[in-house]
Amino acid sequence: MGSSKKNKDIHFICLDELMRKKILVTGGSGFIGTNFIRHVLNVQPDWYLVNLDLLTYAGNPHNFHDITPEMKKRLRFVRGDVRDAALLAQLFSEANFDCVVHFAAESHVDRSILGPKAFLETNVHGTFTVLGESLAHWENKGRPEEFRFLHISTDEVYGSLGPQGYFTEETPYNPSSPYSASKAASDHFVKAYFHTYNLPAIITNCSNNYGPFQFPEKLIPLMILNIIERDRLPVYGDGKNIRDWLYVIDHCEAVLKVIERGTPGNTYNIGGNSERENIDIVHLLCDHIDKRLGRSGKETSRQLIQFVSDRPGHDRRYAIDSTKIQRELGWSPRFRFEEAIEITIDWYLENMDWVNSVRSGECRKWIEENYGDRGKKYSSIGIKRNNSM
Ligand code: NAD
Ligand code: TDX
Repeated sequence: MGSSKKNKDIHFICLDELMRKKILVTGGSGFIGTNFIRHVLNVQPDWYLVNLDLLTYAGNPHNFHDITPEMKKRLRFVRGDVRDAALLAQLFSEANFDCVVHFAAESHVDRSILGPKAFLETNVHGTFTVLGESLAHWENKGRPEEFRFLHISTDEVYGSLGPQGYFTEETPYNPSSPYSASKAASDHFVKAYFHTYNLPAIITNCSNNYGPFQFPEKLIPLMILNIIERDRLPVYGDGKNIRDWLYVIDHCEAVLKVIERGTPGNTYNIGGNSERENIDIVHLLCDHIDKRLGRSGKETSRQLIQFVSDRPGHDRRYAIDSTKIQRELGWSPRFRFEEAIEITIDWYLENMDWVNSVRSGECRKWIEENYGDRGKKYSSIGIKRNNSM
């Protein structure tokens, strides 16, 4: 783990004190973290955010290039690892955070099957480290009753459903993949820190998200881009696995409700009430994009579908019962699937530069130049003034 240099920043401390809430966001350069930060900067003008992200393949440093100069003052980026306890301790000592929103994780099931170790390290060891430093901060904090640790987790910890039924907050954990096992383990640590040390922690277990800035390894962006580029569309197994899809902004709004009104020690399930078979999603994407690009006859995209070997241990169905967060916190999804999938398709069509940058080596090269050995001046904590990403 890289070490961090003590480097107080007068400007940062002054601004920090003016803000109503100061939040440490981990993994804020990934898909959901990016949407969350952009959303918060828009709707909470007196919140200050520190984004701690390692910039793995899934984190894109350019996701905030277009925010306003005023927003840039309310966002600080720190490249670093959630397993780096010294760095976390330094961040906590510099800003009296009111809340930690812990998104950072390895998040792709297929990658977890190919290489489970990174999932153990980031999702379990990383969460354990963030918990430990959050606890130390909370124990020394003035107004500790205002602190919250929010752990962003997944419905996959509950395992697989048959054709009937829903996951509730009481459903026993039964993870199937190395990814879901690592998320389940991290959830258990969070629960233990609440029960043992009273850390005011809350867990959210959310269903599959879709929307802008999602790395094109997950079903929806992968299919959108392969359709645009007329590449094959690999559907696992019989294509009848079911996921409960939620537009990412609805997820962000649920997280905001939990920060403001959630009860420590509780879990909240978040779902879109929008179950779809994978094959139906792929058909819908083919038809929408064909229409947008004026394709017909022999050019239509459904012909690109290829049924391929199933994912090992592939969960059949996920479906969330989100009654609790609806009833207790007044959240419900605002976006209909048919509407938000069009917004998502349009975003990818209009942001092929983003796609090309995350798929090409350019992005990695930029990160290496700015944060790697050659860019030591920007490494770790020292980049706090560089908010242009
Ligand atoms: P993502 O893979 O797009 O982003 C993960 C981010 O974490 C990246 O920016 C990456 O650079 C960063 N990161 C990885 N390892 C790190 C480390 N050691 N230290 C610091 N940063 C690190 O993931 P996502 O889809 O945005 O998911 C975010 C969170 O939400 C995850 O915890 C995931 O389990 C959970 N979740 C995701 C979904 C979904 O559908 N995508 C649904 C429910 C829950
Ligand atoms: O090429 C593909 N073909 C295919 O049929 C891909 C990438 C996926 N699939 C299937 C597998 C799943 O049944 O589509 C479904 C969705 O797959 P993913 O997008 O990989 O998501 P999933 O495995 O459901 O996990 C996701 O949802 C919950 C996220 O990756 C997790 O981070 C989140 O916790």
